[in-house]
Amino acid sequence: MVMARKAKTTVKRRTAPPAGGASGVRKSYIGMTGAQLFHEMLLEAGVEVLFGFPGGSVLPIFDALYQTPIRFVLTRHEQGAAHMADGYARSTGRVGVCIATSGPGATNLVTGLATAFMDSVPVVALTGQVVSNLIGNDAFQEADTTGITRPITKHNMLVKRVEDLGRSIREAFHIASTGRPGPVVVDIAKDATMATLEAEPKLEMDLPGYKPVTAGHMRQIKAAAEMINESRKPVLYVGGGVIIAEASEDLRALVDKGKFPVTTTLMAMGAIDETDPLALQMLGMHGSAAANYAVQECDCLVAVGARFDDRVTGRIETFAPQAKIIHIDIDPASISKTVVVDVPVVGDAKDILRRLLPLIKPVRRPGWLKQIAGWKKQFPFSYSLGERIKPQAVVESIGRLTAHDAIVTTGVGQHQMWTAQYYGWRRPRQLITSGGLGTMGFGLPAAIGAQFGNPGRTVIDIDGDGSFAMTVGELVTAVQYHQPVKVVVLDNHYLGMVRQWQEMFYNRRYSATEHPCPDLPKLAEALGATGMRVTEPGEVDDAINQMLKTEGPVVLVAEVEPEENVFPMVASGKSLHEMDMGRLV
Ligand SMILES: Cc1ncc(C[n+]2csc(CCOP(=O)(O)OP(=O)(O)O)c2C)c(N)n1
Repeated sequence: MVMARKAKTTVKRRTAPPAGGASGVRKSYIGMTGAQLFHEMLLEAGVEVLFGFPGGSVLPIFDALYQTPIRFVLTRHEQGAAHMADGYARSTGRVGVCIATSGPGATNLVTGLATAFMDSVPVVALTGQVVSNLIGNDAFQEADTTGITRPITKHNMLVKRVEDLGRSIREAFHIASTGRPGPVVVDIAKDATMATLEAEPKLEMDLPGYKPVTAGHMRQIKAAAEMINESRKPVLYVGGGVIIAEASEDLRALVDKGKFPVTTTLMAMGAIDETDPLALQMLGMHGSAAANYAVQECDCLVAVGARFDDRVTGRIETFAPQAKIIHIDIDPASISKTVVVDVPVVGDAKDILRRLLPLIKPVRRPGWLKQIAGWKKQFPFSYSLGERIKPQAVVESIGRLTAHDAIVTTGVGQHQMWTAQYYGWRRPRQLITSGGLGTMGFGLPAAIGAQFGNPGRTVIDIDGDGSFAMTVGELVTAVQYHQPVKVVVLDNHYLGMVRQWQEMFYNRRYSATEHPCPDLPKLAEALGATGMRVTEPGEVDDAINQMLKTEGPVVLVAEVEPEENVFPMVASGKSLHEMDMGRLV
């Protein structure tokens, strides 16, 4: 039976004609089922790949997907589907799409949606819902998906009628990808997908209350320029918004003209090439000393697409104490949310930076730049060598051996911070990491999603043993779909970041942070990937080269110094300049 159905010719079509039809003849949807319309709308949105997992309430949709030209990827867990859609979106700039059934399928998406929400990632999640007349009845596999996801999505909607389905999907893609991007859930009652359209559905979007501002106000841009030109010690504090807005080149132009030192948040690594003498690397809790000192000393802080996260600011009352603050952001709600700013400019970072550029005077500030260069020289990220492999050294090797050009994902913990500090970022969309929510288990599925969006590119998940264990099942997905992701597990046999806090603030009482692992290379082999292990510092380069040369998914386990710590560190409640330099000085 299955063979016979598979033998049918697949319709090879990349994108559907627009509503008016490529031929100019208006397309008719009459006679289509909701499920078929669903499929048409995904094609219209240009969806190439859909990550998900089936179930009862999405059966009609899956049936419509049976012969789809859209690539369907069966994940091993819906969380994996959400993270894959997220990794795809972050690495390509396009909308990532995932699908799950009602009830447990939808609740399994929750962590992934919250992850995407916190980092402003455009994801559309399509969930099945029980038939409309059973909603509210505690029906089998019923969960209040819109209720559950409301606080962790940019928008969500419940579709009960086939007539509303097409418009809702269009709106979802529009909302997810415009303004400040974010995840949108479309929860679809099963009967809406089974019903047949008897009249042409209204597909025009109906979003009178949704008007994201994109053009910054010229008066505010002028005020910002004036403040910057007058400043003696300016610093640019750049966040993920610059990457989302594809504004790195505009940032570059601004830096070239004004010679501004630039620090990037975890979300913005690669917005400026780190080999640039003006690049201060990451700021905040585990940021570079140069970045943190520069922020504390500057007299004008220009935040672009950044949101003053508490991991960035340290003690808020003493953050950038001498600075006038300019805040360029697309989201008016983030202006003066945590730090009161002097000049807000609401709009798209690219648009604003472009219009700011001609107003910037090429003022030279040799004293300030000398001070910046001095900090950079005196306090580079550094670590001592030992008998065991140092995790920082592994990240440095990966950077060097991939010519700083790979797409890198991470889990959450010490390895994430070392990756941010030591890889050597050259371009935007290179580091894919969960910054806002800090989701362990993000690395592997995000890498698979990024690999789907970037065929032929090297994609490496630099992971912790704890984070890797959380979603290791997705290795099977990588194997099934021949996605050659490479995973380097910095195995310290601890939940390292929590252990570090226990060491520093809880008198080394390692409560529940020892993390013995199974034989991970063997596990990788059992799941169909290649497993490798390296234990000697002198063999790290060879192991990484071997991993990069090996076809298909590979898991390389590096047995690293178990009690290595991440430095510098600004402890909770401390000011940015009160860094613990650890063993560095
Ligand atoms: C899903 C989830 N649960 C718990 C945490 C809290 N947490 C933050 S870092 C960390 C330890 C991470 O361990 P591992 O992945 O091995 O990385 P390492 O710090 O050792 O590099 C934990 C438990 C989290 N961030 N995410």
